[in-house]
Amino acid sequence: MRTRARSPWVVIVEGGWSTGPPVELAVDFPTDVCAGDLDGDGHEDLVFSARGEEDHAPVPQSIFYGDGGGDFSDPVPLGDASGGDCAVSDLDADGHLDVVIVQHDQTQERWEIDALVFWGSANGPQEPPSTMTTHGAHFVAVGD
Ligand SMILES: [Ca+2]
Ligand SMILES: [Ca+2]
Repeated sequence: MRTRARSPWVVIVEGGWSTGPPVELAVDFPTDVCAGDLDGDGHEDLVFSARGEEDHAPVPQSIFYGDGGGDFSDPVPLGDASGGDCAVSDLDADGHLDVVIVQHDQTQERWEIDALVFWGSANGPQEPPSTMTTHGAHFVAVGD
């Protein structure tokens, strides 16, 4: 997702058609969204990365825990970042999904901004994140 809109909508789709009105989630200036069962309850959760509108300043990243029925929790903040792309994967094979958020800020000539890895736990990703040196990374992908 590349929009700078506030409050993205999530449309729950079953069988190829929407089953109801969109669910509006409160996120300021999201830059990307990634999904996975972050707390291991069997229901997909959403992570929205974001950054400040004008200056790309660090802002809280947000997790919305899904209930499996199309509703989501209030946003749970996940550290501040000048968030760009995000990805979810179990990077250390401990059975808990981890969240990677790259940071990018071309407005402040801050090209060397570390990517962040929030390590997963039974309660979801935790702070503080580990850092991974990147040079103005725009995207992240994970794979085995
Ligand atoms: Ca979950
Ligand atoms: Ca993990």
